[in-house]
Amino acid sequence: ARATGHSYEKYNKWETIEAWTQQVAKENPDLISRSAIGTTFEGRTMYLLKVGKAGQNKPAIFMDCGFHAREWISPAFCQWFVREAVRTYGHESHMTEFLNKLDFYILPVLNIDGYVYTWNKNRMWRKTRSTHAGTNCIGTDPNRNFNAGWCTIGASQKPCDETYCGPAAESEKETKALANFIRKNLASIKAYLTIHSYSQMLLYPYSYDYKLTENNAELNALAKATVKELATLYGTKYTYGPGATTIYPAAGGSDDWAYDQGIKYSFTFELRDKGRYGFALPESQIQPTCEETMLAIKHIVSYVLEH
Ligand code: ING
Ligand code: ZN
Repeated sequence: ARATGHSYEKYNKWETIEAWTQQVAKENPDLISRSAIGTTFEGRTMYLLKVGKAGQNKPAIFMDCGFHAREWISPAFCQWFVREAVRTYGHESHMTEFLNKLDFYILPVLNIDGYVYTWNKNRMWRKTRSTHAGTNCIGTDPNRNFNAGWCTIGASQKPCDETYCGPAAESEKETKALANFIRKNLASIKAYLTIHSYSQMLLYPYSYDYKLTENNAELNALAKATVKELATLYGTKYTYGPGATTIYPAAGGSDDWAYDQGIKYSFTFELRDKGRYGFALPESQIQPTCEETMLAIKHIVSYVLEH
């Protein structure tokens, strides 16, 4: 039986995604295990799927979706990725090799409370749903809440703003849970991928500063080849580069933080589109968006496996 009402070609509400995490793990016990990395401000469980064939000392790739509540195509992609992994394992050579040689840690929705709020109250909500002393304004921008130049640029100290960095780095239960998991598994995690929308960009560090990473030339070449691969399916054009100069300077992002922890392959995807529908990307675009993004992710994974 399927999780009630779940569809890979529709946007699923949180309770459906939650039931799906249980179902997909139960149906694929040789490939998927489910754990919890924490709970959200409103008390929801943050489920993490570990996808890969059992093995000793496997390297890992971490991917999260649903940082920003309104970016619905992002959780849809994490679900799609898991489905493609189990569907093509043993049939498609690249995915089979990936799952034999490494583990994927997939966090389908980081900001669950915000995601629920976009379904029930305000479709355009971005932040978490935490409260703060001294104001009625709600929420922190989870992608301004990491300890990477925290709140120094492109972030707001005002709790009512959309890019509020929070009262401290990792002030949010959700970002703290993610950071704790990554710190605990740093020895195995070779790449960090975080999925946002929209604007069709592939970003890498840094966003908190105009400085370039030590492996900038390598990240640039990898990003270039990755967006070329993505475009082969439907011609979708992505721009790419360091966050600060490609999208805008913004401190406290998870990709910069992961990179500075030592994860040398750290990327932020900004999926479709470029603003025609924006966050309200029609469900008819879930399938093409996810298919082209699969090519990009698989390109990065192949590269990481070889290096
Ligand atoms: N864009 C990202 C944001 O958080 C970003 C861009 C990436 C900022 C990496 C900082 C670091 O603003 C969206 N659409 O959320
Ligand atoms: Zn975002």
